[in-house]
Amino acid sequence: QRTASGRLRIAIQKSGRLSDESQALLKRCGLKLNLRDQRLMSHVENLPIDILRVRDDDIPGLVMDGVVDLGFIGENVLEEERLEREARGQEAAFKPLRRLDFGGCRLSLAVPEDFEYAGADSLTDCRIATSYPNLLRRYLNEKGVPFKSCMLKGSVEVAPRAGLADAICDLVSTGATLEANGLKEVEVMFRSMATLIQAPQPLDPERQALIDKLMVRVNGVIQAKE
Ligand code: PRT
Ligand code: ZN
Repeated sequence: QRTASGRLRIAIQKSGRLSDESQALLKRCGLKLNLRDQRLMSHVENLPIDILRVRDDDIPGLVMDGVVDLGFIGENVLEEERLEREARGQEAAFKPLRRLDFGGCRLSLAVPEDFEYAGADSLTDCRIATSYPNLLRRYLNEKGVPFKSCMLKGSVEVAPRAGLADAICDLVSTGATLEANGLKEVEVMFRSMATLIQAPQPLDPERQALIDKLMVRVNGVIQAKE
């Protein structure tokens, strides 16, 4: 049960590729953020809102479980968590509010430069390193390609050279990391942006009204940039 504080809770990434722009968007929406210290939870000075700063991987679950009301998250992490929960028979609902204008990247398959790639079938029985096992499984199962996965939370791009895997499934933005590791991108599986999501449970009218007001501002801020 929610505590009676009545404050809206918003989760953002503590430090990483989404943090600066999530904070900047909230500031442009008129929130006076006070995030100087390392605290997990900070009060917004001018509105009944608390900001929770966590690892991005924790954000979809916090929203789906209703621990926080809103979350800023990459669609790649959100979709991976949704599939993971679905596979475990857990609740995975959330309300999509708005796709944002930052955090763009793609989840792609990549193979060593000298790999003779002629479509997904070329990956038959290959071992593929990834931090996104559920998205990878969905993609290759749909294509009917059997494969073995190798779960790595980091350094995925060095797995082929280290002899741990034949291919990788990883995020790409410029492609410089792939190139630096002698890999070529052969298949784009998923295009991702940062997105704003809400917990599935109905909220009290005051907090819902605050979210509605915030969304008008978010739309205004993003449209003003276009
Ligand atoms: O500590 P925490 O768990 O919160 O952060 P994290 O290390 O898991 O995530 P972080 O901050 O690296 O990324 C957060 C989100 O940013 C991702 O989930 C994506 O939604 C988005 N994003 C956008 C990216 C990239 N672009 C990106 N380029 N996330 C990661 N990368 C990686 C990529 O995998 C590659 O290894 O950056 C490297 C450089 O990419 P190139 O292609 O430009 O060389
Ligand atoms: Zn993470």
